[in-house]
Amino acid sequence: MRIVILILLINFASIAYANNFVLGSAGNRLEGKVISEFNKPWAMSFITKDNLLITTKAGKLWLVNRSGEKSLVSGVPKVFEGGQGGLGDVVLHPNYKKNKLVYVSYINSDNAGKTRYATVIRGTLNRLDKPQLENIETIWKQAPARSGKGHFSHRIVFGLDGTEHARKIFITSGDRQEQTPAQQWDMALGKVIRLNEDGTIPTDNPFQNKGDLAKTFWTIGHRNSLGLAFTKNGQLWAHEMGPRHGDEFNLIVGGENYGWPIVSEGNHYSGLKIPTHDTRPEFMAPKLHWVPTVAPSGLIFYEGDEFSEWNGDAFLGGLKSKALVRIDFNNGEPFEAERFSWSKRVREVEIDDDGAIWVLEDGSSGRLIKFTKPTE
Ligand SMILES: [Ca+2]
Repeated sequence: MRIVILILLINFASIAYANNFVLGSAGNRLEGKVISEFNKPWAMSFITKDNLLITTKAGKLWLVNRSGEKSLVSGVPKVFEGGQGGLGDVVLHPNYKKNKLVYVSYINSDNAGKTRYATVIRGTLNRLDKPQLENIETIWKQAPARSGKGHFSHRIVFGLDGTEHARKIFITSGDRQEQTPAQQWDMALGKVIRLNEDGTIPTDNPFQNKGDLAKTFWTIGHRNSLGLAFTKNGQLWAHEMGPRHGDEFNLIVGGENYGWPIVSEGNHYSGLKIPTHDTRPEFMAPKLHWVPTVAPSGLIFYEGDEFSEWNGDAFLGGLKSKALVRIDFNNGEPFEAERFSWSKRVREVEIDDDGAIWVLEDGSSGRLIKFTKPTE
């Protein structure tokens, strides 16, 4: 009996204190170190080995070093914060070292907030001592603008050099909580968008005969995707929030339709049932889905020395599930392998050059935590 109580105490301590250890559901442990804290952080990218760019929903872009020292990046356009939107993703151009280009997504409005749209801009960030975003150009505008404040998605990823997607950008564009636009050719909502690095439209996009807007589409039939990433072998994956549940992990293949809102693995919030993907094989089904919900946010494929046994695994943050989720693959088929929880909503995940896993918690005191392998 005494032994049982001791084990319970140890487990409680591990989960409760992120500055210490987190025990995963498969028995692996992470050692966490709190680096800094932000008001509603949303996304991050390493800009050098020792510096991160971090966005916050209210519109601040922070440059943060490994010790947690922050400086504000000036020159960021005004964002329309509200609902699920504000300042969004931040990614570097693959040739950032030479061209200093940084891509940022955020919520904009042409009528003081009456209708809103996600947009992607790029600018140069030349120096880190007095960081300023300059020479700003608009790369993409989510069309059409809508009055709602949800399901913007607006995650960005660059294609890998040496592949057909070199210097192409992919953007998730959510259904804006209107559902049916995800199946419409004249609305760039509920789609994955593929563009050249300067925002022009690649001529090899799949939907060339469905009108001008559709030429920007790579895939259709999506709901709300807050995570998009390439494997090192050039496979593109996105997760997607299901309605009440039924969150999806999808292999993104150009020209495919992922079925929303016609099919889903989840029910509507009202309880109304939606036919599952099984019933309509013409739509691409998720490779993995979750009931109950994980509420996935942020996605990376792990490659690194710190946890080399996890090379090729995916990591995503869980909002409602309050977890960092590890996904492994068996003959190319993903399955959930482990969940690390310290009872906080996890918004975003990144990997540094040494293979440490960095996460941002969600909310008004969202911590930046660096996870390494326990040394003891
Ligand atoms: Ca689907």
